[in-house]
Amino acid sequence: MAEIELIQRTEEFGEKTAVEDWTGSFTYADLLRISHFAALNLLGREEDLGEKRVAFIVPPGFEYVALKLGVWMAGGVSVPLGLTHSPREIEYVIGDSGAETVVFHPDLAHKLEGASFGAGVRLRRLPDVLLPARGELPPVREERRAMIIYTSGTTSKPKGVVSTHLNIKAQINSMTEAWEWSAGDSILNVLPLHHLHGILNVVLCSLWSGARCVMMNGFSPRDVWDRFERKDLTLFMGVPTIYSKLIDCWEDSSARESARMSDSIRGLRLMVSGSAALPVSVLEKWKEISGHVLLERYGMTEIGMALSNPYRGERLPGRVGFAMPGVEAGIFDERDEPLGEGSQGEIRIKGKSVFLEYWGKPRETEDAFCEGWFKTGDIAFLERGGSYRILGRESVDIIKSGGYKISALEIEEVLREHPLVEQCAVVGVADPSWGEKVGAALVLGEGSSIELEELRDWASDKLARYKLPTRLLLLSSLPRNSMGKVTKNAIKQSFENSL
Ligand code: MLC
Ligand code: AMP
Repeated sequence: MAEIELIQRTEEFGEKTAVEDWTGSFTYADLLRISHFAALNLLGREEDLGEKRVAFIVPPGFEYVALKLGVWMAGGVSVPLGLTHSPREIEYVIGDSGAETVVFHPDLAHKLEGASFGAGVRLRRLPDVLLPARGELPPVREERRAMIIYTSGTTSKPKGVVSTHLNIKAQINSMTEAWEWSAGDSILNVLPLHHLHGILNVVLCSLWSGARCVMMNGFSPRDVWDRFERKDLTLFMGVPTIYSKLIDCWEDSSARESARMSDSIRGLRLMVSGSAALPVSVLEKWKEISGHVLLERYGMTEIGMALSNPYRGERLPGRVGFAMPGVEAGIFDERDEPLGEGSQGEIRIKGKSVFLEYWGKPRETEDAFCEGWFKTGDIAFLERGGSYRILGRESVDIIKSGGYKISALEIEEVLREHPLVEQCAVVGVADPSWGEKVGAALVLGEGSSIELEELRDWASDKLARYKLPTRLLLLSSLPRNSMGKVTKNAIKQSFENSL
């Protein structure tokens, strides 16, 4: 049997509900049984997948969770694919991770149609992979690689962040301790599961605790409010844009409806915000309508959750709190010197929750660390008393929109393929609901013109919708400094002036 503690723990919870989705309600015993079948089907005649990568494109419900655990029980590495990604992006992740097996849900088969894979890639469909099977499972040690999550950064193509089972366990331990998870909890998931926030903070913490995870297929503010009205949840976690959209929906409702909506969430024990800066205005409005002071925390795919406001105690607006259990945090200057309270610098993190490596990128992995500290690229002010306030990022090429991390360079690379585009620069433009929106500044060939919608249509089979520019600026030349480098801050300013 697997030596993975997460899986051993789920055995203890037997007839408790593990997952509830739009198809029904499933116990921990159901989950273990179906994951076991998944593992055996994935193994076929092999004894152990031996860290082979299994990519999958599956909606965020029971089958997703069963498949994920099945990959781990078979000794494989799970590579979740984004449901909103274009065939080109999916092809990249499958190719880069070297996945030999791709499991897909029939409803998402079209996502794979335009993508081309190497001859060695085997496509397998649900529910076939979950059908009854017999056989032995391999012992899987927790030092092994478990998951690759693709994240955008300061390179044009996303990098695969590899976590071991031990890394994942450390991340879960830190969160479940800090936020006092228990088997009595029920959480609602509306987040995508190919990123850390949804899969780790919500789904895996829930399984570890023996709690109940209610899963929705995507986010719709009205459906979330309707679900709250059943008053059977204790926890909710989202990105700031989700709270902002829930607030819009509340404001668009009648006085009677909104009073009922407010009442439906008063009984939750905790509501968490993260993945992007929570505007103080959203925190205050949410408090007014729900009575909850959102707990803001800070994390990153490479490190899990690192800083958090207290579960018990005062949560300070605009702050992300203190180092989480098992996490060592510090701020450093450009010469890699540690700084004390009352100063600002780059946040660096150490601990068992920090990832193993960028997949197939030893140079990038090495560059990401300094004397054992992971360099986040985020700048913070360390306040007296030890609380952190995030000030921004070192790189202008990283955009955070709706909690998604987007690489400006990746979008520029695509836009440069457009026959009319001579030069382009992509930047994040501040937005109260999305945090940032994608803005593209273009220099076109002599006498040419293009509308935003035309550009979006053209790029829509190349990029996920959330990466498509929503702001466009046509310029005669891009602003550059004396070295000839495009000055992105000047472009950001031009977008802001044009509002
Ligand atoms: C959707 N759209 C976006 C977008 N998400 N545009 C920009 N940025 C985004 N993030 C587009 C849609 O394609 C659509 O385009 C239009 O906006 C309106 O869509 P919507 O239906 O109103 O939005 P919705 O689909 O509801 O998405 C909103 C959202 C989603 C907030 C639920 O963005 C989301 O799930 N974000 C969470 C991302 C996440 O999990 N990040 C965690 C990373 S881990 P059109 O053209 O069709 O109108 C991490 C570590 C940590 O950061 O600390 O947690
Ligand atoms: P990702 O690479 O998608 O995991 O995104 C991680 C990044 O999200 C971090 O490096 C931060 O820039 C940002 N982030 C996460 N939580 C917060 C927060 N509470 N406030 C500000 N930024 C955050």
